[in-house]
Amino acid sequence: TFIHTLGFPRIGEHRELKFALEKHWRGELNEAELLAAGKALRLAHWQLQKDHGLDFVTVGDFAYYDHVANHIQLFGCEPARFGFSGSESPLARYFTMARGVASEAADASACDCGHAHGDDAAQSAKGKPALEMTKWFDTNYHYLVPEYDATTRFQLDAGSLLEQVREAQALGKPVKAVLVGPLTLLWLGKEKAEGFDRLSLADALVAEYRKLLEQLAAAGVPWVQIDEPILGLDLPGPWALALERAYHTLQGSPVQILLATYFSPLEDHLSLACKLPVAGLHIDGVRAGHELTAVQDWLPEGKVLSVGVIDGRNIWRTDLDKALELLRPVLARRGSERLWVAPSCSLLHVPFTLAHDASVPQPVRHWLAGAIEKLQELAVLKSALDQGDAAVAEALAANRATLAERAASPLVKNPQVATRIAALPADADQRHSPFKQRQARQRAAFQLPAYPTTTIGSFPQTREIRAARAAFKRGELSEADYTAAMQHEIELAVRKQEALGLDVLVHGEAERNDMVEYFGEQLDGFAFSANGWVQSYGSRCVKPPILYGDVARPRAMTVDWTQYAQSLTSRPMKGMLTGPITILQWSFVRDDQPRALTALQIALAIRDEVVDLEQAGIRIIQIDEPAIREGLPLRRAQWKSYLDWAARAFRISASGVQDDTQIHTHMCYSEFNDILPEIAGMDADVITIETSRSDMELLRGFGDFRYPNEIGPGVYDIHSPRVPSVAEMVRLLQKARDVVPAEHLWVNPDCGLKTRGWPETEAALANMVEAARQLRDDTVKA
Ligand code: THG
Ligand code: ZN
Repeated sequence: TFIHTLGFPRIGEHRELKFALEKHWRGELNEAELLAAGKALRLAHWQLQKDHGLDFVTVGDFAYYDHVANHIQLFGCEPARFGFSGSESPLARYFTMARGVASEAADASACDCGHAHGDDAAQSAKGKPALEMTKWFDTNYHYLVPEYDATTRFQLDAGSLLEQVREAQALGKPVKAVLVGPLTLLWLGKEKAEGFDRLSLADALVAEYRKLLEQLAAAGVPWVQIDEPILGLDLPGPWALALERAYHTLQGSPVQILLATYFSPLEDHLSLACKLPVAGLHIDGVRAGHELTAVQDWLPEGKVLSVGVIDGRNIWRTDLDKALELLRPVLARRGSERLWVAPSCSLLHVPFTLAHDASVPQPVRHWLAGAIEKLQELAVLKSALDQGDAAVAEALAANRATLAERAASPLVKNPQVATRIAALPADADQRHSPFKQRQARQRAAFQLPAYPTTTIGSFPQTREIRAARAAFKRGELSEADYTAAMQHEIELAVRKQEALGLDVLVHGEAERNDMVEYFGEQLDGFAFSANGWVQSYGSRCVKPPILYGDVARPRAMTVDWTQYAQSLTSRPMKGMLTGPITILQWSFVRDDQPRALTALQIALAIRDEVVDLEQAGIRIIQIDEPAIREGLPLRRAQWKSYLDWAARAFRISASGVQDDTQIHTHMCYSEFNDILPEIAGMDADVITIETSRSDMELLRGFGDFRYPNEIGPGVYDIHSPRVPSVAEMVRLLQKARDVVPAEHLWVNPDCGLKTRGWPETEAALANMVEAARQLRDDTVKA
């Protein structure tokens, strides 16, 4: 039995790559030094694979920013719009594509909702915008989107990859190179010209892959893993045909190809995947384990079957007995030469290690496996398969004990949560009255003007705010001093909003770091690592909360701050919460119960907070769900079921209140038009969405669909420090009024203002309030 990994976390155990990159971008580390840092990381990661007894070291998974972007240079298809002269170094061109060329409007990279928008992406006409970024399948990793048009040409430049192969070969282990496959590379790209079909580039691209395989073979590489995760998607017919054609073209290349699929079952592509003329197939044993028998039947016995039995997407220790049960029939039928064992996908999506992270309390820490621990599991599986369980009896017994401990742990089960869910009334997800009635009551209660103005929740996180939070966390600031400091910030924000003339105020969220972490830290069932970083894009990482047990809310989380803010003003103060689906999506969640149930538990905790806010006199409450679209399953057939439970979880969180309490939600950075009925089904009284960068085009869908409730389309882009003029915002609002009834419109920015400074924030909001006034006058005249 051979063991291998599809890929390894490249950012480094202590995020060495992140820090080296950011130094390089600041001009503090030259190119040679950055390249040396990259090489050191690669060598360390290959050495770890070797030390853990892997039969191959995997080469080609390293990237200075993104592995898809690597392929743009590998195949020589840098978009012409960057206008490279040829005098730039490859690395300089690479970072230009990844980060854009700054103009005077160069900007930070993430909005308040934490969505990646490109590092320093230049939005203005003078700069060159970076390649777009989007999510890698259903993960939280973002890749750079290749651009294709009729002028796209491919020209192989394998120098850097071959260099890495040589580096790895020096370790004395066989090298397996990994590539994103040609059809997946095309699929993930974007057509830059109307009417152009990127599939038309397949033959030209495959020809370069063929040359590459020859060069890898000549360099002494026996196996190339070619990733075609699109085999797990609903593919248009021509794409499936092109895939078949591509691998027939690559047939007979002098290396052996391991075709890798992951993230999703093969379903209708199962027989295609099994009959492609390649030497081996990898399947995701976690998400497609139920297909193993069919794959065994369809895949010719002379071929290698690599089974990904270790979850590459989550952090729980593997049930090794169960894995062995799955693997033994494959071993019996295919023999030890043709059974390979691996994680389900690249380990890019899990932290480097969790075994020694003192921030995660025991026994929870013990139940977790980062990349290193997953390599250890692979080694145990190999020994058990090749030498029998007795050879690793101790490791297997320890694994059983760990799993039994987790299953029986009182930390995981909270009987009160189960009782509450069992007794949940069927209409717990419904407000008392339909929207129209609620709307009438809310209008009477709040007496807001037409086109009410508000913001999305956060205000600039100044240096003083961050310093105070950090000092408090380190224990250097007393609780009383910290509270006073935060109250001071809240008061500042309230006074500024009153002076600006905003209608619905917010407290500004000075006390919050990450919108998921803030709530996770206060809920039962969550743990936090100190160093469990996972690459999100480029040098940026997230440290997802670890949701290990039943979720409960021991005490109110936001009431004191919000109530304090309300006490300062007679205008309505909006309560600010993160919704259940976003908390679920941005955490590592338990694998011992369905995600839908975990979402429901979080929803009940948020519901209690909503009710407590209402009790405390907060009558407008926003429940953010920026990640709702990200949770969509890869196959469309499963969309409905997901959207049903996701929307229900949101409604449960929102439905504990009276009709005259107004529920808002906020979503950003996605296309919603294909899930509008479900968004409407969430039944928030008001939804605020990002629209300004698409010039209100996103809103057209809401209009065409006749979205029933109120809407606040963002009237300016918070990703830029540029202050939009009154006229610009008036124009956008007039455009909005063409598609959405005027009496449903709110006026607000695209997203929270956490990443902005106060001067531009105040200037932009003053103009926004004036734009709303002009629209009101306009309406009076008309
Ligand atoms: N919170 C959590 N998960 C998330 C997001 C979030 N997952 C998806 C999405 N947002 C990812 N977007 C980002 C945006 C910004 C950063 C990372 C991912 C970022 N990270 C800092 C860095 O790497 O320097 C780390 C910040 C820190 O120290 O906490 O800027 O919003 N849970
Ligand atoms: Zn947002």
